[in-house]
Order: sequence, then structure tokens, then C-alpha cells
Amino acid sequence: MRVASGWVCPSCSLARSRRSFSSTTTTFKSPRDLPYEGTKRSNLTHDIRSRTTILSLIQPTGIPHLGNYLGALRRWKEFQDEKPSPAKNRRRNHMLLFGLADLHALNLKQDRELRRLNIRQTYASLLALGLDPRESNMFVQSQVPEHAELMWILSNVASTGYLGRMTQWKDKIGVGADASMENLDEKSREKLKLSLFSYPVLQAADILLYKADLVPVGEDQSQHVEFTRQLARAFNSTYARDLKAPVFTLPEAILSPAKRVMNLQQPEKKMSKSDPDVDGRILITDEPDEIRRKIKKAKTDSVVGPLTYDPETRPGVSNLIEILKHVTKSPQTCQEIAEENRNTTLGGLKALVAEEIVKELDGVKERYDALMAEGDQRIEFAMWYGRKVASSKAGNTMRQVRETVGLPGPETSKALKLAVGASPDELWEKLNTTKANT
Ligand code: AQP
Repeated sequence: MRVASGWVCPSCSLARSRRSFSSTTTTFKSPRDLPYEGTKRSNLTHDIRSRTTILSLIQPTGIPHLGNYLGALRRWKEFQDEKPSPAKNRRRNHMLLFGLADLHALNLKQDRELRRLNIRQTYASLLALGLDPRESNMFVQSQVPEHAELMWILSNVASTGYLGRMTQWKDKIGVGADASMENLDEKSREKLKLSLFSYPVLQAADILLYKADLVPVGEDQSQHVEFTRQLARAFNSTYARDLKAPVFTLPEAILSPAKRVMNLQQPEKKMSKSDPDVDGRILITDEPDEIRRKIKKAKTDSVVGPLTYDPETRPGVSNLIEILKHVTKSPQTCQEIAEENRNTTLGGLKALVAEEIVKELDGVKERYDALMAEGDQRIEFAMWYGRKVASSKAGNTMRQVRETVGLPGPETSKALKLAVGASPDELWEKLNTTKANT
């Protein structure tokens, strides 16, 4: 493995003394270095052999769907399943932090009971997929208040021009990709809340708070990781220029091969939890017959002739071929899959896709139901455990950030340390006495 010059992750000894915040390249000796075949990891700046922090969050806006699963959650589980390195005394190579982004999810207006249920259901879904709180720390974002604090500090280096060019707020309020703050009509301005516009700043705080090296995400989130890198650079150069080492390292997005699973009913849109049409998505907890029904109903086309892959002219059919490729982790290209099945009817293709999804999600529904039926104890324990680990890491980062920026820490003086257990009156008295005696 070769690591090019430049700043690399803090746990990595290589190139540590170089103080460049720019992106560098790493080459890998073997495919084993990659989380799994087909994963794109370009221009990595850290040494994968050292302990890497991997972080990813999901919004608890409903039960995860096939897009969330293929784009992110399956990866989470694969990281967890990676065997610890014998050379490191069985110490796992990765520190895994997975979270429920419930502060982000406040963007979606919901009744409080439904919100609580969604958080519990999303957490249960992760457990049902096989994520184990003893291996992967699974925390709830709002239970670690440092996320919001770091977001505010990062807001001071976040440019509204950059945020204005990002696509997510445009998607969510339903304006075109070429919309800008200047040409928004009054109604769209009203719809665009500050939390949606500044969503990427909170996402950057999520990542930087844990000094994550790798962030597995679907394609829709990759521009947010790029923005995070930009904020990390801006913070380092604004506040930490005089320090020996930068405060933040630059995270890398890991894009899943399943970049963008599309909506089954509107294949020009991505599959989404919050889309009102439930037939547009396969939930990871759907029963086999429900999966078959939704795939059978998926919008395709009436093109006569052989099966072909062309996302432009045949978006529905192409989406099904892509799903087939990713669910089965086929090394073939989508064109090759289409060619191999050229004489298969659309009905035949749908049946094939449905059966592969049923196989892939086998057992998830049963485990999910069992967890939801058993009461809150297991889920609450897992949340508490995840929060404990996350809070400890977050607290360390925020101490460093406050000091770097010049904000007082939680204890501002030795005197306040003495105050533990004393009432404010007693302490004031004590300070006055000390002053009088000097
Ligand atoms: N359709 C998709 N294809 C591939 N990956 C996807 N992801 C989401 N949709 C797809 C990835 O799943 C992870 C968790 O997503 P999220 O819930 O944090 O945010 P999101 O991208 O906004 O997901 P949804 O399902 O569309 O939720 P709503 O409707 O609530 O906004 C992320 O890594 C994401 O890339």
C-alpha cells in the first residue's frame, strides 16, 4: 500500500507530520482492502489498516426501504461482519458509529407519537438487519447535544452561497435543480425552512464530531460529504492555523454500487421513505407476498422486443435490472444482465427480481416483529449503550473545538471545580474570603 503525501487520519502514523489539508491518493494492495467488491473509494487519505472511524446516519422517517438498504444499511452490516485483524490482538479495524438522525428528521412535520414510533421502528429495523450494539455503536443524534453545538460553531464558516447550490433543499421543496435563492418565488421561500437549508451543516457536524474517516452513503448524500470536507478545511484554516495539527481530518464518502434505487411507481424519482405512495418502495420488513405485489405493480413500459437496459428511455425496466444486479451483487454490468435475459418477458423479469429481494430480506420481518413485540427494554438498552460511546467521543471533540475557538469549557476556573457540591452562596462567600486574605 502506498500513501501519498499529505495529512492523513489521526490514528495513522504515515504522513502525519505533513500539514496539508488537501486530498491525497492511496493505492491498495489487494481487493481485501476494499469493504467489498465494487465499492468506490477514490482518493482516500487514510491508511485502512489503522483503526478507522466509520460513521453513517439514517433519518428515522419511516421503516427503511430497499434503497436505504442497498445504498447504506447493507454496508453497515458488512463493516460489522469484517473479521478483526489477528495482527492487532483481535482488535477490530474499524470503530463503527451508526446513528438515527432524528434532528434532521424534524424537517418532516409529524405528530409526536408518530415520531416516537418512527424512531423506535427504525432502531428495531437496524437490529433486525443484524446490527449488534456490542459491535456497532448505534446512537440517537438528539441524545448527544454536541451535534447541535458543533453545528452552530461550523455555521460560522459555512457559506450560504455553497448551501444555495446544494440539491437536497431543492428536491424537498419541489423546485428544479437550477433554482437559486434569488429566483425563488414567495411560496417556495415560505416552504424553505432554515433547518432544511442548513441541513448539510448539521450533517457536517455529525461527521466531524466523531472525526469520522469513512462515511458510507448513497449518491444523494455524497455532495454533503464533500461539503463537510470543505467545512473541515475552513474550520482548520480559520481557527487552527497556528496549531501543530489540524483539528479536523477530511472524511471520505464511500459510495455504494447501488447509488440510487428508484421509486417503483415513478422511476424518475429516487425511492424515498417519505413519499406518500407506499407502492413506490419495498420496505425491508415487507412480507414476501407484499414484495411480489409491489414489484408486479412496478411501472415499466410497453416497448416490444428484447429486454434492454437504458435508464433514459426505459427508466422503470432499467431500475428493475439495477435492483437485480445490486441485490444479487452480480459482477455483470446491467447491459450484460439485460443481454443474458433478452428473451425474458417483463413479467418474467419482475418475478425474478421479486424472488431475489424475498431471498435477500429473508428473516428480517420475523426478527423485526419479535423485537417490536418484546417491549422497549432491549431497544432502550441499545440506545443507552450507543449514546454512552458516542457522548464520550463527542465530548472529547467539543473540548478541543471550544479550546481552539476560544470558548470557555464547562469548567471555567479552578474555583468552579471547587464548587462541586457547594451552593452558589457558599462558593461566593469562599471567593470573597480568599480575596480578603490575599
Ligand atoms: N433511493 C436510494 N438509493 C440508494 N441509497 C439511498 N439512500 C436513501 N435513499 C436511497 C441512502 O440511505 C441512507 C439513509 O438515508 P436517510 O434516511 O438519512 O436520508 P434520505 O437520503 O433522505 O432517505 P429517504 O429514504 O429519501 O428519506 P426521506 O424520504 O425521509 O428523505 C443514506 O446514506 C442515503 O444516501
